[in-house]
Amino acid sequence: MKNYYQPEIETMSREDMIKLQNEKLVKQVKHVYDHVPYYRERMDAKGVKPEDIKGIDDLHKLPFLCKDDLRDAYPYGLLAVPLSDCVRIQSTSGTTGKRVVAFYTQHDIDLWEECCARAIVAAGGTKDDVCQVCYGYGLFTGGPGLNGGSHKVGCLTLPMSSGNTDRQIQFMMDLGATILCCTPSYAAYIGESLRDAGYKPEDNKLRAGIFGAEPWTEEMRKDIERLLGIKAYDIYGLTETSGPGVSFECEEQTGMHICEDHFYPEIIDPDTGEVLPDGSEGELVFTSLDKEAFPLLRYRTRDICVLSREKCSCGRTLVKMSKPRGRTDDMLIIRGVNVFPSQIETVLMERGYSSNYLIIVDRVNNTDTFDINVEMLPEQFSDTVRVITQRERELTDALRTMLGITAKVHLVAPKSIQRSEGKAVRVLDKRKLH
Ligand code: DLL
Repeated sequence: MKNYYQPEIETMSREDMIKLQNEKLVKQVKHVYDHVPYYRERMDAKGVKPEDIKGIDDLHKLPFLCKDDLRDAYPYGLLAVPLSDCVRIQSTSGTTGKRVVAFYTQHDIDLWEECCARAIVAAGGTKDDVCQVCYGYGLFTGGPGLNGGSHKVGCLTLPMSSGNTDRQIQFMMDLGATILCCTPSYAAYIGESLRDAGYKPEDNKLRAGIFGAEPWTEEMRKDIERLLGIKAYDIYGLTETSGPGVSFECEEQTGMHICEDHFYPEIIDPDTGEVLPDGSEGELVFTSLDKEAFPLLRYRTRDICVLSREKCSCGRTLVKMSKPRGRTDDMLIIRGVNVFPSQIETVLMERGYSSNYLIIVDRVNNTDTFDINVEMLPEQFSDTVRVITQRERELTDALRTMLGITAKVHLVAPKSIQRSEGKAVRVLDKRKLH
């Protein structure tokens, strides 16, 4: 017996899905044009009127939207309903430190939580499950999204948030958690901590995990499955579109089904913007089809992946996307947190350091390490060890405030960071995730 949260949608015929998408798109474009001057100006500049969009075949006529547009429009510029109709914001870091703020009406929250509920049910979840959510709660979408989905399914929800691993393990064992939701790196860490505490995989009641928000490999999946004795499912999403649940894995574990009744995907050539056929690798672009507060038309995610419409043995007809294979920009995801090198540079420059720095990211025992070597100026180099340590601490604090995570800062001797003859290499990502 297959389980679906919304079988009428998840197994809908292609013909009916296209009809639904066409109807929703026409309404969404009109809503956006009527209520968001930013979009109206962009569409007018391209000579496109809402009447020109009769369905998804006309989507290519619309301009793209990218992260910089979100920054320009910060905070209210893309809002499509009165603020009094909004009930929540969520947020994530932006390219230059300005955050991306997404707004939600109650309808938008319901829609988002339903997507997360689909993911939980696809992982075998029912109302009899105990679902431990250890994604961060707060501005990050992970905790609130999976929490809402878990409620919709009717699971007993443990709203743990991330961190405090001893407490996570205590609740997991005492309350018999059956589903674990967190980043894959945290799942691996929890698994190792359980093992170190003397537990065997069969000692816990976990059956499934729903892991996402950062890239992870098939090898890591196997590690986590073995450590915890579970089946590990991938989940994808981004704050701009709502959060987790834009797509999710089923038991076939060969890509993530996109909730395409809400988010219409396109794959484009990142250089030319040309729409590519299914099966081609390119940048993933999403158009929301029924969001109220913060609709997105042709939003460029910067994630590189492939779409596939091959029949899936789970019976879902929703198109599948591959795991993201990289990004078109320089965004790093470290311990689930989005980090742009430009944010780090801003902090360094503001404090009088030069642009000679090197960010080193690695994954040791399934946990990301994050080091930044920063060159001292000659006059700083003569300082005592005590002063240098103090400076490192100040930089670490300033970076934590900007990024939301802690980096190990090392002040190094002047001229010790290798200079480049071409483009400066400021990031050394040793994780080999793609
Ligand atoms: O990471 C939303 C989320 C929360 C997804 C919990 C899944 C689980 P942002 O912080 O805005 O939102 O980061 C979005 O993270 O563009 C991808 O580059 C990356 N990402 C998200 N899920 C995956 C995944 C959340 N399963 C950015 N695999 C996206 C690889 C992922 N990368």
